[in-house]
Amino acid sequence: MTSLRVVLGDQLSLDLSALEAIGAGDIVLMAEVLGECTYVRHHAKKLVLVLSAMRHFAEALRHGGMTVDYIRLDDPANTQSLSGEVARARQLHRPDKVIATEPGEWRVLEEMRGWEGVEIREDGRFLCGIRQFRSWAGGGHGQRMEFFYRKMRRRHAILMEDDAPVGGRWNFDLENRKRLPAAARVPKPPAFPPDTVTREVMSLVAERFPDHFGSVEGFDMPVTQAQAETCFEAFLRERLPLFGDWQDAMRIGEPLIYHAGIAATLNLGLLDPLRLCRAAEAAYRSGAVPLNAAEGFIRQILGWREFVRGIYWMHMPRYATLNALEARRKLPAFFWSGETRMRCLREAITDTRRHAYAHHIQRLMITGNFALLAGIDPDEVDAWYMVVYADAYQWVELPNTRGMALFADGGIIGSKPYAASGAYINRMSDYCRHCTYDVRESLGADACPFNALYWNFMDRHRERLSRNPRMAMPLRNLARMDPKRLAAIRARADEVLAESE
Ligand code: DLZ
Ligand code: SF4
Repeated sequence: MTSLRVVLGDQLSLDLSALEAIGAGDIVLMAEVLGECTYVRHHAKKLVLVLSAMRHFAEALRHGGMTVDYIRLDDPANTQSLSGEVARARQLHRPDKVIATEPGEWRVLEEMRGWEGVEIREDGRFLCGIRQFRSWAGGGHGQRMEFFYRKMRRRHAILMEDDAPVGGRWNFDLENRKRLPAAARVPKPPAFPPDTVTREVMSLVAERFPDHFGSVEGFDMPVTQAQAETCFEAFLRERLPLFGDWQDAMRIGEPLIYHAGIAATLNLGLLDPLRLCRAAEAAYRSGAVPLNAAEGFIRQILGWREFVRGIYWMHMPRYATLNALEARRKLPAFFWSGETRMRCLREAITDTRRHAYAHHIQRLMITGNFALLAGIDPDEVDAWYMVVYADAYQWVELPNTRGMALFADGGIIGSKPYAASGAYINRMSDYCRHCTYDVRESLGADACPFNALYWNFMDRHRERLSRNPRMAMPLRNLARMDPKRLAAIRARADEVLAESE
């Protein structure tokens, strides 16, 4: 009995279920295909990351004694689709069966189900299986992350003292929202100058995908498991101790601040989520990091990451069509160029173009918040997030964008829209101090556009939001607003939206 073991570009883990109990006569198939490189026009650095990491991983498998059939993008016989390459490999190797691990996207699962004789195994790299999540979510918890997270903490015995959370509380989110002092020093993360393999991929990407967002220049991301580990170790030592307090802070020219910056390599499979959580817990228990930092980090990995994946698989394919707030506006051109007077958006977009990265508050409260307030069509916003971030795969991107940022799922994932005016952005960043708009003003050509957009959003969705107790306060303030001022705010919002077209 021989088998063909298929490993996709974001399945680069030695303990992948598709590789379990692999025998001497079995063959691993890895294929670089145009279909996956262009189904969205991925950021140039994401393409380099994925293809270079795939090539390095194939070498690691060969080093471990496995036979790898590795198809390069420029191989003349390449059919340029995953299905085409699996079919071609079946012809060539005549395996008795094909073994794959469930993919991260609905679209690919549909495709995979069509592969002749395929056994699709569960992806054990996640800490909560899809079926397991469904049975939890069916249990009447209102599908809220907080309850799921508690269950995961208990199940994996992380930050627990018997049956109680360490420190007496499950969640230290309220202690993660400090403004970054001007004097705070932000350490530089490790950088990895491209080796020969990566340089070859950089040339390939620059030549084949010249019109994709961003550029290959300055690529310095980790592309192997060892490099990804080095990044994580540096985070544990240098940034995790400060991560808690300033998790939501933003600063011009510093996209990472104290974040780990590991989402891209974690989502490729180069890091193991449970090990990361245990390492953060050990750092807390040794006294090296405070509890609000360790808990905040663990919540992202053990809580949010697993939760959004569960929600994605539970609600697909319908989730990708939801548009609860009936947002229909086109994405402004400045989302691609970064050319806008709004300093916060300019920074978040130029950081993203340069690094294929922005941290969660830039994504949620700057670009996402603008798209929410302006009523941009979720299809356009989804497509943008999928393109621009190196860590974006639909299982994680869709619930975060359509659900968390845009509230287009009507509250499946979050209990309220994360709408904010300029005051929030000013509190959490140094952007407003360096902006030509005045964050304290709502009216007039130099008034911060977020302010008018915020009240206009509350006004537009007043009726729908009135059913949500978490929106009571802003709606009360809206109700108290002088009608003349509200009319002026509506006019200012129209002006801002017209300028953003
Ligand atoms: C993202 C990506 C890219 C750019 N290229 C490839 C590829 O050439 N071959 C491959 O197997 N996988 C690639 N991937 C990752 C897939 O798109 C990913 O496996 C699916 O989106 C499911 O998550
Ligand atoms: Fe952004 Fe408004 Fe602040 Fe300018 S003033 S940076 S537009 S929030």
